[in-house]
Amino acid sequence: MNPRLGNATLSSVRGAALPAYDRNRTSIGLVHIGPGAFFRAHQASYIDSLLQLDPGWAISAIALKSSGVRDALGPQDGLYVLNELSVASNLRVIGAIRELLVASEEYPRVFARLAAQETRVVTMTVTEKGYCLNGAGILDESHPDIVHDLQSPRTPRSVVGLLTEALRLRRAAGVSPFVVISCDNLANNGHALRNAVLAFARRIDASLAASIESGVAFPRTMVDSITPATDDALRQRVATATGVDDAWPIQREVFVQWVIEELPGMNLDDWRRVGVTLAKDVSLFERAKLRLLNGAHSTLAYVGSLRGLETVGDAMQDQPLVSFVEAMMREDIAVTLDRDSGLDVNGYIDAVLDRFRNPGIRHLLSQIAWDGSKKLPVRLLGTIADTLATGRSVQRLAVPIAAWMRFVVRQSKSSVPIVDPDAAQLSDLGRACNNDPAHDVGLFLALDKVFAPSIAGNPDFRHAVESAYRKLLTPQTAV
Ligand code: CS2
Repeated sequence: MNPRLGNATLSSVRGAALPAYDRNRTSIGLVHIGPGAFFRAHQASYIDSLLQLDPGWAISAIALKSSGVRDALGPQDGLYVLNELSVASNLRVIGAIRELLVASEEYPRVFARLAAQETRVVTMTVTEKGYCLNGAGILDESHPDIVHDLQSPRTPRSVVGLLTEALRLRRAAGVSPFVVISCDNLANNGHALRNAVLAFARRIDASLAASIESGVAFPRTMVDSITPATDDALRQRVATATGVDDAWPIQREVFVQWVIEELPGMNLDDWRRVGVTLAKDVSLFERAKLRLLNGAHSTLAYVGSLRGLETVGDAMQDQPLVSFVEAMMREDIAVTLDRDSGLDVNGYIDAVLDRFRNPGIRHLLSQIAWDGSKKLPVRLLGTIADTLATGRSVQRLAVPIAAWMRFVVRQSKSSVPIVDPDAAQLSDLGRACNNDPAHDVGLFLALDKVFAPSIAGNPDFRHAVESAYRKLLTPQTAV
């Protein structure tokens, strides 16, 4: 048994880079909502580098409800080890988190932090479902958390309610608003969040909504780094290499990218110095990443697990599957991206496929398969809508959609639960399926939270999904 990682043991840590700044001299300038693995692998590692240049950017990490991260990292003074996975693995202790809070347990502290003058930026990773949006991408006012927050806006459960209350408090105290940076894989993430906050705020106080509309920046972003979930192998590797125990180390690939839309009044120029790209237009980065990388990831996840595979690395050894995914990326998805943008699309695809092949990474397909009802619209259905609009074939693009349906059917009849915000509905639906393509696909396409009517009602799409569904009844010969 090693001693636990923490301030007291930091200087004894071996084999890992330590924070290259004095943690005691840092002060909190950034609040992050949703301190999950992706945030700790990605944004927190940029901020950790930034603290060498400016000690005023340390992080207060706020979970909305779950105490898991606070309970694991609190006894470690917010420290944890990041393992960058390549052939040789690099370890680094991240010291950027100086405070860990759980909103539902300590609203006064949370709002004091959010309302503080020094809090200049609020970032968040709450996953697609955390935005409480409906199928059309606007605030779902029937979502239980939103219903709750409209009734009790001082003790919000949703990120939309939390931001609105924090911005209300700042306005009441005469403190200028923070910048709100969504770091989730949503199309137009900043706009979607801004619209949701405005819709919510209008229901509470029209003048507050007007002040948010005119005074708060919600830049769009593109975030990228493959972050496999923490497992015991990682905990063990970290313990052996460093000589300290870390309750929740994090792993990611070496590649990391963060593009933030540059809006007036943000003052984040220094962030460029640690590798953040500030760009006038992020739509190209965002589309290329969501459609090519995440679209391909979800395809590998659903088709691969139907073919009995476990990891992205395994799927990348399955030649028929790789050829299929590559053709889909190069021939179906690439044409939906702006050709005049200057992006080398084929080079981008090569790089993504190389990253998927990284032998240092064990990334479970089941992790990517989570939350499919929220991921498919962002990753694949936008490409499909654009393809249908130009009259091109959606035959290949229908395969991952049908594979998701088959995956749901399989899981609903197994003992492994479906992980999805609509898990109960999906399990019922999966159990009602009888392997008849027209019947089963019809049931799924009626899910209006997932399929917009223009897509669900398109006969070319329906036929393509039915035909893919039929082939996937025997997944080994389906691609
Ligand atoms: C993955 C992403 O789990 C998933 O759904 O597709 O988390 C992916 O690894 C990241 O977006 C890469 O930046």
